[in-house]
Amino acid sequence: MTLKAVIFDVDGTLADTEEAHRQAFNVTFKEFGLAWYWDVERYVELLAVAGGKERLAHYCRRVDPARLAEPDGMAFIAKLHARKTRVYERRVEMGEVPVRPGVVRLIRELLEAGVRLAIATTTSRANVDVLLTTTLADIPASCFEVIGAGEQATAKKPAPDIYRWVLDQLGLPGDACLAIEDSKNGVGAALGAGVPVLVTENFWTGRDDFTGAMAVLPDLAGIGLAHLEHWHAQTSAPIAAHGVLLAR
Ligand code: XBP
Ligand code: MG
Repeated sequence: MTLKAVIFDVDGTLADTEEAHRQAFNVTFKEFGLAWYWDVERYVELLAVAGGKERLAHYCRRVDPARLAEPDGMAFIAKLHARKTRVYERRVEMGEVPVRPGVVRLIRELLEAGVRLAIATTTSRANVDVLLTTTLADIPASCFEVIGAGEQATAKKPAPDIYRWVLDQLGLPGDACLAIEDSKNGVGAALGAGVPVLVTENFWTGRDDFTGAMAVLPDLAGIGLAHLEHWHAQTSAPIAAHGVLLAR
């Protein structure tokens, strides 16, 4: 199966966003008068739960289950998350979120070669849009034919829902695509939808288990279409059957 489309994850793949997310959570906790604080170590641990709202509910269940059990418990979580999203977007607009190495160059090469591009992310569409118009302003936002964000999938990664939704919109089978992800949850979601996956790990996900990924790279610097086609050619058929080719 030839490679027809590349599906990019957002947080930790297109851009180094998680530090800005972490700080936005902490600013929000302070604003709400909560004695909660997520230091780097704790945030690495909490990233095992995909989705900011889900992560907040998970943490609240741990540190203040009574607050979550109150009739407005989930409404409180949604309010926290809405404020955190605004704070995060402001930080992106202020240029605090760097694009990851090799991303812009690879996307340009893929566009020139006519490879279709899509996004499959857990984060909200508003967060994707602010990234596309600031951090990733060097590439046309319209280059992503399909953008699947948190609103499109109730079950977050590692559930395959968001990848299945993107494949449906693209009208392509999983093995005609290649996903680029940074986390264990992302690898699980892509493989669960039958999409071969390449990992670019980062500071936040360096301890993740990437079993099932076709390759694990430090980033996309120097990676071109030929590399993706090479890995894709090696993977598509076995992925359908077993999925484990190159484990770290
Ligand atoms: C990773 C996530 C996100 C972010 C926070 O998303 O788990 O939840 O940490 O963003 P991706 P929200 O699939 O792009 O790697 O608070 O907007 O959920
Ligand atoms: Mg990610």
